[in-house]
Amino acid sequence: MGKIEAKVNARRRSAWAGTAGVAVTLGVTELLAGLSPSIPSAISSIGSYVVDVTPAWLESFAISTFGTADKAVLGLSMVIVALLFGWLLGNNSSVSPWPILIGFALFAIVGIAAQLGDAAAETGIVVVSTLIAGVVGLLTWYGIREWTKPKERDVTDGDIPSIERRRLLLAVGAAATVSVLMIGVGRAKIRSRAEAQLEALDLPVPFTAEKDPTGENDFDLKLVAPIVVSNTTFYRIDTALVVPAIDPEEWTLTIHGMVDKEVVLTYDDILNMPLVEKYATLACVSNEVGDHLVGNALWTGVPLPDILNLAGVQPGADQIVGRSVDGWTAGFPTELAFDGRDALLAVGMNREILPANHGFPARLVIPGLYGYVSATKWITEIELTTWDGFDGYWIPRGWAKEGPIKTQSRVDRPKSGGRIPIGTYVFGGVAWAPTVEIEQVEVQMDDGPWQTAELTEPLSTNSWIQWAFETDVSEGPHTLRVRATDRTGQTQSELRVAPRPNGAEGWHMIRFVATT
Ligand SMILES: Nc1nc2c(c(=O)[nH]1)N[C@H]1C(S)=C(S)[C@@H](COP(=O)(O)O)O[C@H]1N2
Ligand SMILES: [Mo]
Repeated sequence: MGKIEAKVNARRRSAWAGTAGVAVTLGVTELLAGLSPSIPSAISSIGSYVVDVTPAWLESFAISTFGTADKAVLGLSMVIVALLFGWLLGNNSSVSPWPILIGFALFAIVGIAAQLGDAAAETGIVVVSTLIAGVVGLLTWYGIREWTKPKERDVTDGDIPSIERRRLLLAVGAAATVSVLMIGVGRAKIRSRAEAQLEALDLPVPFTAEKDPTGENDFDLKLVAPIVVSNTTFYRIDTALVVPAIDPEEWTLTIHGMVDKEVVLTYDDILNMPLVEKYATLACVSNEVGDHLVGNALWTGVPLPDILNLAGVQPGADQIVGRSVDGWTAGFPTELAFDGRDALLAVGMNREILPANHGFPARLVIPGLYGYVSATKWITEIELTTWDGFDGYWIPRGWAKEGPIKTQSRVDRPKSGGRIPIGTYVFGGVAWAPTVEIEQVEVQMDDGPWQTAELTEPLSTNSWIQWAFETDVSEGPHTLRVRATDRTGQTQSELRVAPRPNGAEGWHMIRFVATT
């Protein structure tokens, strides 16, 4: 084998081995994070920093493009970037090991620094676990390189000889498999630990759980969103990569700012106040026409006016700002808390303790306002201030300061692009205009006339409704449009408007094919 060919294949082997080394390092870090509550996930910790420094346009783009999958996409992108680094480091370490040693050392420093930003991290344990992960990764790199080193044999072409090539494939494949397994197990453990923590709390359940809020009003139509969306399927949008794990024994809610006296409430204080149950639809401003960042649930909580009155709102305090334990903020006009719209400090969702993903121990639910200006999860402060005195998280990032939810409707059945049998078919979907109510929903097939759909009985003024429309469908491709009219008499306008800055507009249209 010629010298140059040997060099080429040594670089290539080292590069693949470096990639495998990084994969194994990531796997070990996640596995160890799963095994010990004192070791935060390195991927999530670094991801949180990435979110912090992500430009606003990219963050908004990620939410509108990937929706509730934005976190998974971020995690995957980070892993891919790390693997590419591994490839580069390996590629440059075929002769001297220094590049990969230095690269891994830098990785370790960044990883440790990020993990120590987590309150649960214990420095010594984090340092040791990171070193273990790094060393195992480097040994993987070294081992694969050595194992795939061509023996002194007659090799005529410059490629990696077949035996060694097979070995390389086998070793990298094995490393990848083991890494994926370790990451899977680690993340599953992290998740189940959070759930176990919540269960171990043995909280008093103050909810009058006589019957499940299953919404017996539902039309019985497959594919149409249920009137009450379950906690596990309810959309989730937030900037938190790691769901805040809050000990309700230590958590407090402070009402301060332009108030007569500052008030600090504990979780028990709140559970001991008179609780009410209200259905309300929550929607994300990033929701595109026809999309799914919207849901309806039964919220249990204390009326927000009751909380505010404990502190006494001063005249001129025309903005209420919610602040979460991780520093996220949202603000809305004070008058909206007092105008009778059932603004809540919620502690329960569908008669369960508010799930961690949705803001445990407490969050705001302000009917009629998009989540980004109102629905602070993991809330720890309510600050009374002036309208001009403060802008919430998304305002300087190019979203409107006021965020009333726009009247919208959606076709759920059939799925866009779907096939249905010719003949009688029941179309269906949902429509929402929280605080206002839906007056009418109309559908239009192809370019035919607008026809009125049937509506379910609304569970509350703030709750979405289902619509259904039965008609005969002829063979071939069709379109179906939907539009809603709310109780103010406003009909959704056809004009397409992008979600930014204050919510999407336009009629949802689907295409489908009817066949025999
Ligand atoms: N602490 C915190 N609360 C938050 C957010 C956030 O990023 N952090 N996002 C808001 C946005 S944009 C929306 S749409 C709703 C979504 O609530 P959900 O995840 O319970 O559906 O939460 C709001 N509350
Ligand atoms: Mo949102």
